[in-house]
Amino acid sequence: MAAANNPLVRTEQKGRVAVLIIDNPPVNALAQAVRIALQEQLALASRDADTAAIVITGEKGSFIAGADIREFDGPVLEPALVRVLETIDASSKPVVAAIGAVALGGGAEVALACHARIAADNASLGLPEVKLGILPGAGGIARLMRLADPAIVLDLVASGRSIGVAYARRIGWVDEIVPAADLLPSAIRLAESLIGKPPRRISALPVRGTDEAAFEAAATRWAGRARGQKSIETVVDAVRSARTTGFSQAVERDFRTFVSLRGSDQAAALRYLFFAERQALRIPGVEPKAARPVKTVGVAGAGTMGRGITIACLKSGLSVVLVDTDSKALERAKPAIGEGLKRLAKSEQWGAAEVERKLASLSTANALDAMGSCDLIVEAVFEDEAVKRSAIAAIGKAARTDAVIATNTSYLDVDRLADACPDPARFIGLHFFAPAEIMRLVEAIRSKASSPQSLATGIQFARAIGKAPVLAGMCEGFIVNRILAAYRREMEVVLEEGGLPADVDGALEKFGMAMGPFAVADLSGLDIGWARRKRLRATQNPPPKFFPVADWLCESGRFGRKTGAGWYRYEDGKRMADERVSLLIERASAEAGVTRRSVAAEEIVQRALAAMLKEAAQTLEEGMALRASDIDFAIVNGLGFPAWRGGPLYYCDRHGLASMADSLEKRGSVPALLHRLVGEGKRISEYAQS
Ligand code: T1G
Repeated sequence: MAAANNPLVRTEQKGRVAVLIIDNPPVNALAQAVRIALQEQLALASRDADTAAIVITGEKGSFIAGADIREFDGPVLEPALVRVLETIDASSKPVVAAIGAVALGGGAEVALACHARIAADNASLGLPEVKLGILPGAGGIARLMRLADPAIVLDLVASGRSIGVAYARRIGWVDEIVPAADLLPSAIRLAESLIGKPPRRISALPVRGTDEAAFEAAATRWAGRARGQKSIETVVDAVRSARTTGFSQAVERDFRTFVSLRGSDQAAALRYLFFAERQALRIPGVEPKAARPVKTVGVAGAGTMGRGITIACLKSGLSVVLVDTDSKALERAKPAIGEGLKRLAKSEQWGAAEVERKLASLSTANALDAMGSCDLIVEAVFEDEAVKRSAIAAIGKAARTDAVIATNTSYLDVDRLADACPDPARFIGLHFFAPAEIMRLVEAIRSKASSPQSLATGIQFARAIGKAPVLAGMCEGFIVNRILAAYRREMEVVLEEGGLPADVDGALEKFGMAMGPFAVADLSGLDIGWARRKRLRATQNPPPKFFPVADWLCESGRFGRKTGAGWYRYEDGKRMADERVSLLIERASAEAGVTRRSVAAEEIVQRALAAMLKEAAQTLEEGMALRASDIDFAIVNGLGFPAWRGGPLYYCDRHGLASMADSLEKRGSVPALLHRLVGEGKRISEYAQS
């Protein structure tokens, strides 16, 4: 055939089948030039008399990761993907999608516009647009609803999650699964078998039926989870109304909505976080390539964190040796880990056999000697320096001499813990957040002695188990708990001035925080902070002052949710304001000589943000975070700051950084870095260590 090949999309002729191969590394994003090239190669194939069928695939057995997100800062560049897909849909020659690696967003939509879909057994598919503040803009929703139950489509587009091919086939999204090595030959065979038959256009199919009541319940659930995120509300509406709209009308409406959302502030904030997550992996002197392979992980300590980390590792197919010297703790941990995997099985669509297979990769032991086979060991024993030091020394003795040892401490000094390790160069911090099997953020802590290779290994290990690592320096609370402590302190001042926990949490939750600081404290357990305050009082002279109510609560046995009461009381798991707590707060105000006043929600939010801003600026100034976007990403993923607002620094930049700095000045002091940036008219969210 006389195809004028294009470097971005080339055509290889295989008999009567034209194979269009997209080659735009690293992820085959559908940039404008790729869309033009695809359009051009499709036109050539459709005109070519020797071609009777077409296969679309990606270079080296891959497929397409979607639109080029970098284009979203400007206007839509022609041809829009939705138009290219009309060409595929309307082709009189059958078009087969050969899906390897990932078909995401616009990539998944390309596959849906084809007349048949064949996928490699290790591929995954997803419509993650919602996470970027948009919705599928090229007919993805309307087409998928003609293959899969709309209730399932709703779950997929509202969560934005990726799914494996087995599940994709079960719901009707792909037609055939083949071993990755056979993808292209199988796709060509499939295309040949379709020659001469009328193409099966999804656009011509009716919307699949669904259980209306279940659909509405799911739609209401999702709308409730949006917490202000427009894209979630929008995809729920899009799926709901696409059930009763004609195909073209639904596609055109979604395209228009996509264009308008794409230009929204929320979408810009979510794009910022998308790139922040990837930027966080760029650490000067720490090369991902230097990482040692991690197949077997040791976890020391079978408490809540140890279990969560174990589940996260097993989920991702790693082997785990879980050690606890307390046999009873170990006995309790085993069924809990099994249960944890079963809970994940639902969303991950694993069958019972898959859960059993993962569970079989777990071994347990009572003595740390069992860690000899581990590539990396996470120490998750009780948060106490002496306990941790002795565990680390024992792990150091038992471990291979090339194994990386990571402490999962939240507050302790990683440098001092490193001293307990026979080879401090192989020692790092990996701070997981609870529940560790769910929360994506992991703070990687570099101690004075950590080698770049150990750090690289820890970071790549975290990525391999689906986590999003951010580097933090050694300081009290690292990034997230440090900023949480500062902002909680400020919120305690609000309590002293006249607010109540429900006012503070309510205002911040309305702003979009997943949970206010007092609800978070109750969830984590007030005893942890109590122990920490006692430690700080004992070591600092003069001892730091704390708002006394948290101590009073602990003294009366109110440790938070686990004891049924803390800042709130809990009835059937529901949090309720507690008159007794109000009285304690009033007493604290009186003892401090403060006349209580009502503090408006707006003031609460402003002060919370100012406190976060101040602490974040200090963290940057001290070099404890490499860049501002690392902090924003960490606060969104570790503290539940609303992602659609971009993070506290991104938000402050857009809502009066200078006036925020002013108000800090009036209430005390402004970190020099913040002062300088404001003076130079710069944005703090763009700040990076040079
Ligand atoms: N556009 C531009 N750059 C992208 C990109 C994209 N879609 N995806 C990844 N990159 C860059 C990324 O910044 C990084 O760059 C490099 O590629 C490797 O990525 C019309 C509206 C595909 C699973 O949301 O989920 O389609 O840091 O480090 O871990 O409806 O990237 O090296 O300079 O993440 O192997 C929907 C987003 C778009 C997919 C690969 N698509 N990407 O993971 O590598 S909206 C997405 C991913 C859309 C249609 C619409 C992942 C990945 P750098 P990486 P990875």
